[in-house]
Amino acid sequence: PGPHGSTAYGTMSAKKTGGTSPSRSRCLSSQVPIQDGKARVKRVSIEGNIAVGKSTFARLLQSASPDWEVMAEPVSKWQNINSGASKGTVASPQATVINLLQMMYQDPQRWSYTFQTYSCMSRFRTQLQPPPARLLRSEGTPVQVYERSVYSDRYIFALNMFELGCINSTEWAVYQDWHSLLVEQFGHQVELEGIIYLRAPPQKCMERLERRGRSEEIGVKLDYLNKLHIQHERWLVEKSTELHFEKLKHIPVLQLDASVEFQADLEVRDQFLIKVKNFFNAL
Ligand code: UDP
Ligand code: D5M
Ligand code: MG
Repeated sequence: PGPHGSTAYGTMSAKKTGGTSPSRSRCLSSQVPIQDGKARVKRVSIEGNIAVGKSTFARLLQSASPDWEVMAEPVSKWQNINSGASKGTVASPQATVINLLQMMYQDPQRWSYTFQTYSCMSRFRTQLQPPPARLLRSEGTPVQVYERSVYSDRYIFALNMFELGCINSTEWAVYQDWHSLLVEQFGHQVELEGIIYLRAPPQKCMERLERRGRSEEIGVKLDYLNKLHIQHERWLVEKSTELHFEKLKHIPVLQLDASVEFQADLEVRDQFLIKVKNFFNAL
Protein backbone atom coordinates (compact mmCIF):
# COMPACT_ATOMS: atom_id res chain seq x y z
CA PRO A 1 0.00 0.00 0.00
CA GLY A 2 1.00 3.57 -0.62
CA PRO A 3 1.38 6.14 2.15
CA HIS A 4 -2.37 6.59 2.44
CA GLY A 5 -3.53 3.07 1.81
CA SER A 6 -4.04 3.32 -1.96
CA THR A 7 -2.02 0.81 -3.86
CA ALA A 8 -0.50 1.36 -7.22
CA TYR A 9 -0.66 -2.13 -8.72
CA GLY A 10 2.19 -1.33 -11.10
CA THR A 11 5.13 -0.24 -9.05
CA MET A 12 7.73 -1.60 -11.48
CA SER A 13 9.19 1.74 -12.58
CA ALA A 14 7.02 4.15 -10.68
CA LYS A 15 9.86 5.38 -8.53
CA LYS A 16 12.20 6.30 -11.40
CA THR A 17 12.64 10.01 -11.98
CA GLY A 18 11.99 11.75 -15.26
CA GLY A 19 9.25 13.64 -17.04
CA THR A 20 7.96 15.07 -20.29
CA SER A 21 10.07 17.53 -22.20
CA PRO A 22 8.89 21.15 -21.91
CA SER A 23 8.28 21.28 -25.66
CA ARG A 24 5.76 18.44 -25.43
CA SER A 25 3.71 19.71 -22.57
CA ARG A 26 3.16 22.52 -20.16
CA CYS A 27 1.86 22.28 -16.63
CA LEU A 28 -1.24 24.04 -15.36
CA SER A 29 -0.48 22.49 -12.00
CA SER A 30 2.45 20.40 -10.92
CA GLN A 31 0.37 17.23 -11.29
CA VAL A 32 -1.55 17.59 -14.52
CA PRO A 33 0.59 18.18 -17.60
CA ILE A 34 -1.54 19.62 -20.37
CA GLN A 35 -0.97 19.23 -24.10
CA ASP A 36 -3.09 21.01 -26.71
CA GLY A 37 -5.55 21.96 -23.97
CA LYS A 38 -6.03 18.33 -22.91
CA ALA A 39 -4.63 16.33 -20.03
CA ARG A 40 -1.51 14.53 -21.28
CA VAL A 41 -2.14 11.58 -18.96
CA LYS A 42 -5.79 10.55 -19.16
CA ARG A 43 -7.57 9.76 -15.93
CA VAL A 44 -10.29 7.14 -15.83
CA SER A 45 -12.21 5.59 -12.95
CA ILE A 46 -13.61 2.08 -12.77
CA GLU A 47 -17.09 2.22 -11.29
CA GLY A 48 -19.50 -0.53 -10.34
CA ASN A 49 -21.37 -2.26 -7.55
CA ILE A 50 -19.71 -3.97 -4.59
CA ALA A 51 -17.94 -7.17 -5.69
CA VAL A 52 -18.77 -6.74 -9.37
CA GLY A 53 -15.07 -7.32 -10.09
CA LYS A 54 -13.43 -3.87 -10.12
CA SER A 55 -10.23 -4.92 -8.33
CA THR A 56 -9.96 -8.02 -10.50
CA PHE A 57 -10.43 -5.89 -13.61
CA ALA A 58 -7.95 -3.31 -12.28
CA ARG A 59 -5.26 -5.99 -11.92
CA LEU A 60 -6.01 -7.16 -15.44
CA LEU A 61 -5.48 -3.64 -16.78
CA GLN A 62 -2.28 -3.20 -14.79
CA SER A 63 -0.72 -6.26 -16.33
CA ALA A 64 -1.92 -5.39 -19.84
CA SER A 65 0.11 -2.25 -20.55
CA PRO A 66 3.03 -0.30 -19.05
CA ASP A 67 1.20 2.85 -20.22
CA TRP A 68 -1.52 2.26 -17.64
CA GLU A 69 -1.18 2.85 -13.90
CA VAL A 70 -3.94 1.52 -11.69
CA MET A 71 -4.70 2.82 -8.20
CA ALA A 72 -6.65 0.42 -5.99
CA GLU A 73 -9.40 1.56 -3.66
CA PRO A 74 -7.85 2.09 -0.20
CA VAL A 75 -10.11 -0.42 1.59
CA SER A 76 -7.29 -1.59 3.88
CA LYS A 77 -6.92 1.97 5.11
CA TRP A 78 -10.57 2.04 6.17
CA GLN A 79 -10.13 -1.29 7.95
CA ASN A 80 -7.06 -0.16 9.89
CA ILE A 81 -7.15 3.33 11.31
CA ASN A 82 -4.60 3.77 14.04
CA SER A 83 -6.29 5.65 16.87
CA GLY A 84 -3.11 6.76 18.59
CA ALA A 85 -1.03 8.14 15.75
CA SER A 86 -1.39 11.30 13.77
CA LYS A 87 0.80 11.87 10.71
CA GLY A 88 4.48 11.92 11.64
CA THR A 89 3.98 10.66 15.20
CA VAL A 90 4.44 7.23 16.71
CA ALA A 91 1.35 5.41 18.00
CA SER A 92 1.12 5.22 21.79
CA PRO A 93 1.16 1.72 23.33
CA GLN A 94 -2.57 2.07 24.17
CA ALA A 95 -3.46 2.81 20.55
CA THR A 96 -6.08 0.52 19.09
CA VAL A 97 -6.74 -0.27 15.48
CA ILE A 98 -10.12 0.99 14.32
CA ASN A 99 -12.05 -0.79 11.58
CA LEU A 100 -14.29 1.98 10.27
CA LEU A 101 -15.63 -0.22 7.45
CA GLN A 102 -16.93 -2.70 10.02
CA MET A 103 -18.32 0.05 12.25
CA MET A 104 -20.19 1.56 9.30
CA TYR A 105 -21.79 -1.80 8.41
CA GLN A 106 -22.62 -2.62 12.05
CA ASP A 107 -24.11 0.75 12.98
CA PRO A 108 -24.82 2.74 9.81
CA GLN A 109 -26.88 5.45 11.59
CA ARG A 110 -23.93 6.30 13.80
CA TRP A 111 -21.01 5.82 11.46
CA SER A 112 -22.10 6.47 7.86
CA TYR A 113 -21.27 10.16 7.86
CA THR A 114 -17.89 9.54 9.48
CA PHE A 115 -17.19 6.80 6.96
CA GLN A 116 -18.09 9.08 4.05
CA THR A 117 -15.74 11.81 5.24
CA TYR A 118 -12.92 9.31 5.58
CA SER A 119 -13.50 7.39 2.35
CA CYS A 120 -13.85 10.61 0.39
CA MET A 121 -10.70 12.09 1.91
CA SER A 122 -8.76 8.99 0.95
CA ARG A 123 -10.15 9.18 -2.60
CA PHE A 124 -9.05 12.81 -2.90
CA ARG A 125 -5.59 11.80 -1.74
CA THR A 126 -5.49 9.02 -4.33
CA GLN A 127 -6.67 11.26 -7.18
CA LEU A 128 -4.19 13.99 -6.18
CA GLN A 129 -1.18 11.71 -6.46
CA PRO A 130 0.92 12.66 -9.50
CA PRO A 131 1.27 10.11 -12.30
CA PRO A 132 4.44 8.04 -12.17
CA ALA A 133 7.33 9.25 -14.31
CA ARG A 134 7.04 6.35 -16.75
CA LEU A 135 3.56 7.56 -17.74
CA LEU A 136 4.84 11.10 -18.31
CA ARG A 137 7.58 9.69 -20.56
CA SER A 138 5.21 7.44 -22.49
CA GLU A 139 4.93 7.96 -26.24
CA GLY A 140 1.61 6.12 -26.35
CA THR A 141 -1.65 6.88 -24.55
CA PRO A 142 -0.77 7.04 -20.86
CA VAL A 143 -3.71 6.48 -18.55
CA GLN A 144 -4.05 6.66 -14.79
CA VAL A 145 -6.89 4.41 -13.68
CA TYR A 146 -8.63 4.67 -10.30
CA GLU A 147 -10.83 2.11 -8.60
CA ARG A 148 -13.83 4.36 -7.89
CA SER A 149 -13.55 8.13 -7.42
CA VAL A 150 -14.57 11.17 -5.42
CA TYR A 151 -17.63 11.21 -7.71
CA SER A 152 -18.95 7.73 -6.87
CA ASP A 153 -18.31 8.53 -3.26
CA ARG A 154 -20.91 11.30 -3.49
CA TYR A 155 -23.27 10.22 -6.28
CA ILE A 156 -23.46 6.55 -5.32
CA PHE A 157 -22.66 5.96 -1.68
CA ALA A 158 -23.27 9.21 0.20
CA LEU A 159 -26.45 9.85 -1.79
CA ASN A 160 -27.63 6.32 -1.09
CA MET A 161 -26.89 6.66 2.62
CA PHE A 162 -28.89 9.87 2.65
CA GLU A 163 -31.80 8.24 0.81
CA LEU A 164 -31.72 5.33 3.27
CA GLY A 165 -31.80 7.75 6.20
CA CYS A 166 -28.37 6.72 7.49
CA ILE A 167 -27.12 10.25 6.86
CA ASN A 168 -29.50 12.96 8.00
CA SER A 169 -30.30 16.10 6.02
CA THR A 170 -27.86 18.23 8.03
CA GLU A 171 -25.01 15.78 7.45
CA TRP A 172 -25.92 15.55 3.76
CA ALA A 173 -25.90 19.34 3.38
CA VAL A 174 -22.53 19.57 5.12
CA TYR A 175 -21.09 16.72 3.04
CA GLN A 176 -22.22 18.28 -0.22
CA ASP A 177 -20.86 21.68 0.75
CA TRP A 178 -17.34 20.51 1.48
CA HIS A 179 -17.34 18.02 -1.40
CA SER A 180 -18.19 20.80 -3.90
CA LEU A 181 -15.63 23.12 -2.35
CA LEU A 182 -12.86 20.53 -2.65
CA VAL A 183 -13.73 19.51 -6.22
CA GLU A 184 -13.89 23.14 -7.32
CA GLN A 185 -10.69 24.12 -5.51
CA PHE A 186 -8.67 21.19 -6.82
CA GLY A 187 -10.11 21.77 -10.29
CA HIS A 188 -8.18 19.99 -13.07
CA GLN A 189 -6.28 17.91 -10.56
CA VAL A 190 -9.31 15.77 -9.73
CA GLU A 191 -11.02 15.76 -13.12
CA LEU A 192 -11.57 12.53 -15.00
CA GLU A 193 -11.59 12.08 -18.77
CA GLY A 194 -13.61 8.87 -18.76
CA ILE A 195 -15.39 6.23 -16.72
CA ILE A 196 -15.50 2.45 -17.15
CA TYR A 197 -18.74 1.09 -15.76
CA LEU A 198 -18.61 -2.60 -14.86
CA ARG A 199 -22.24 -3.57 -14.95
CA ALA A 200 -23.83 -6.75 -13.62
CA PRO A 201 -27.12 -7.77 -12.02
CA PRO A 202 -27.04 -7.35 -8.22
CA GLN A 203 -27.56 -11.10 -7.85
CA LYS A 204 -24.26 -11.76 -9.64
CA CYS A 205 -22.53 -9.23 -7.36
CA MET A 206 -24.02 -11.00 -4.35
CA GLU A 207 -22.59 -14.33 -5.50
CA ARG A 208 -19.15 -12.75 -5.95
CA LEU A 209 -19.40 -10.92 -2.61
CA GLU A 210 -20.15 -14.20 -0.84
CA ARG A 211 -17.34 -15.97 -2.67
CA ARG A 212 -14.86 -13.22 -1.69
CA GLY A 213 -15.94 -13.49 1.96
CA ARG A 214 -14.76 -10.13 3.31
CA SER A 215 -15.75 -10.40 6.99
CA GLU A 216 -17.15 -6.85 7.31
CA GLU A 217 -19.61 -7.54 4.48
CA ILE A 218 -21.23 -10.65 5.97
CA GLY A 219 -24.44 -8.75 6.75
CA VAL A 220 -24.74 -7.07 3.32
CA LYS A 221 -28.14 -7.91 1.83
CA LEU A 222 -29.20 -8.23 -1.79
CA ASP A 223 -31.53 -5.29 -1.21
CA TYR A 224 -28.54 -3.03 -0.48
CA LEU A 225 -26.82 -4.13 -3.70
CA ASN A 226 -30.10 -3.49 -5.56
CA LYS A 227 -30.14 0.07 -4.27
CA LEU A 228 -26.51 0.66 -5.23
CA HIS A 229 -27.21 -0.81 -8.67
CA ILE A 230 -30.05 1.66 -9.17
CA GLN A 231 -27.75 4.55 -8.18
CA HIS A 232 -25.19 3.42 -10.76
CA GLU A 233 -27.85 3.12 -13.43
CA ARG A 234 -29.23 6.59 -12.67
CA TRP A 235 -25.81 8.19 -12.76
CA LEU A 236 -24.10 6.36 -15.63
CA VAL A 237 -26.87 5.01 -17.88
CA GLU A 238 -30.08 7.00 -17.45
CA LYS A 239 -28.08 10.16 -16.55
CA SER A 240 -30.84 11.28 -14.24
CA THR A 241 -28.69 11.91 -11.14
CA GLU A 242 -28.36 15.61 -10.45
CA LEU A 243 -24.65 16.40 -10.89
CA HIS A 244 -22.90 19.58 -9.79
CA PHE A 245 -19.78 19.59 -11.97
CA GLU A 246 -20.02 20.58 -15.62
CA LYS A 247 -17.33 18.26 -16.97
CA LEU A 248 -18.84 15.27 -15.20
CA LYS A 249 -22.15 15.78 -17.01
CA HIS A 250 -20.52 15.07 -20.38
CA ILE A 251 -17.98 12.43 -19.43
CA PRO A 252 -17.67 9.44 -21.80
CA VAL A 253 -18.72 6.14 -20.20
CA LEU A 254 -17.60 2.69 -21.39
CA GLN A 255 -20.08 0.08 -20.25
CA LEU A 256 -18.83 -3.50 -19.91
CA ASP A 257 -21.03 -6.47 -19.18
CA ALA A 258 -19.28 -7.81 -16.09
CA SER A 259 -21.84 -10.55 -15.51
CA VAL A 260 -19.76 -12.78 -17.75
CA GLU A 261 -16.76 -14.55 -16.26
CA PHE A 262 -13.89 -12.26 -17.27
CA GLN A 263 -11.40 -13.34 -14.62
CA ALA A 264 -10.85 -16.85 -15.93
CA ASP A 265 -12.08 -16.62 -19.52
CA LEU A 266 -9.18 -15.46 -21.69
CA GLU A 267 -11.37 -14.73 -24.69
CA VAL A 268 -13.61 -12.39 -22.66
CA ARG A 269 -10.54 -10.73 -21.16
CA ASP A 270 -9.14 -9.99 -24.61
CA GLN A 271 -12.48 -8.57 -25.79
CA PHE A 272 -12.57 -6.31 -22.72
CA LEU A 273 -9.02 -5.14 -23.34
CA ILE A 274 -9.74 -4.26 -26.97
CA LYS A 275 -12.75 -2.20 -25.90
CA VAL A 276 -10.71 -0.46 -23.20
CA LYS A 277 -7.86 0.36 -25.60
CA ASN A 278 -10.27 1.86 -28.13
CA PHE A 279 -11.99 3.81 -25.38
CA PHE A 280 -8.72 5.22 -24.05
CA ASN A 281 -7.53 6.17 -27.53
CA ALA A 282 -10.72 8.11 -28.17
CA LEU A 283 -10.52 10.21 -24.95
N1 UDP B 1 -14.68 -12.64 -9.65
C1 UDP B 1 -14.98 -13.77 -10.37
N2 UDP B 1 -15.08 -13.67 -11.73
C2 UDP B 1 -14.91 -12.51 -12.39
C3 UDP B 1 -14.60 -11.35 -11.64
C4 UDP B 1 -14.49 -11.47 -10.26
O1 UDP B 1 -15.16 -14.85 -9.82
O2 UDP B 1 -15.00 -12.48 -13.63
C5 UDP B 1 -14.57 -12.77 -8.19
C6 UDP B 1 -13.21 -12.33 -7.62
O3 UDP B 1 -12.29 -13.39 -7.68
C7 UDP B 1 -13.59 -11.97 -6.18
C8 UDP B 1 -15.02 -11.46 -6.30
O4 UDP B 1 -15.49 -11.87 -7.56
O5 UDP B 1 -13.58 -13.12 -5.37
C9 UDP B 1 -15.12 -9.95 -6.21
O6 UDP B 1 -14.20 -9.38 -7.11
P1 UDP B 1 -13.43 -8.01 -6.78
O7 UDP B 1 -12.84 -8.04 -5.42
O8 UDP B 1 -12.52 -7.74 -7.92
O9 UDP B 1 -14.68 -6.99 -6.79
P2 UDP B 1 -14.77 -5.44 -6.45
O10 UDP B 1 -15.44 -5.35 -5.12
O11 UDP B 1 -13.40 -4.86 -6.42
O12 UDP B 1 -15.62 -4.85 -7.50
O1 D5M C 1 -15.80 -1.73 -2.03
C1 D5M C 1 -15.14 -1.76 -0.82
C2 D5M C 1 -16.10 -1.82 0.34
O2 D5M C 1 -16.27 -0.51 0.87
C3 D5M C 1 -17.49 -2.31 0.05
O3 D5M C 1 -17.98 -3.01 1.19
C4 D5M C 1 -18.29 -1.06 -0.17
C5 D5M C 1 -17.61 -0.11 0.76
N1 D5M C 1 -17.60 1.30 0.29
C6 D5M C 1 -16.76 1.85 -0.58
N2 D5M C 1 -16.96 3.17 -0.67
C7 D5M C 1 -17.96 3.45 0.17
C8 D5M C 1 -18.62 4.62 0.54
N3 D5M C 1 -18.28 5.82 0.04
N4 D5M C 1 -19.63 4.51 1.41
C9 D5M C 1 -19.99 3.32 1.92
N5 D5M C 1 -19.38 2.17 1.63
C10 D5M C 1 -18.38 2.24 0.77
P1 D5M C 1 -15.59 -2.82 -3.21
O4 D5M C 1 -16.74 -2.57 -4.10
O5 D5M C 1 -15.59 -4.15 -2.59
O6 D5M C 1 -14.30 -2.48 -3.86
MG1 MG D 1 -12.33 -3.76 -4.98
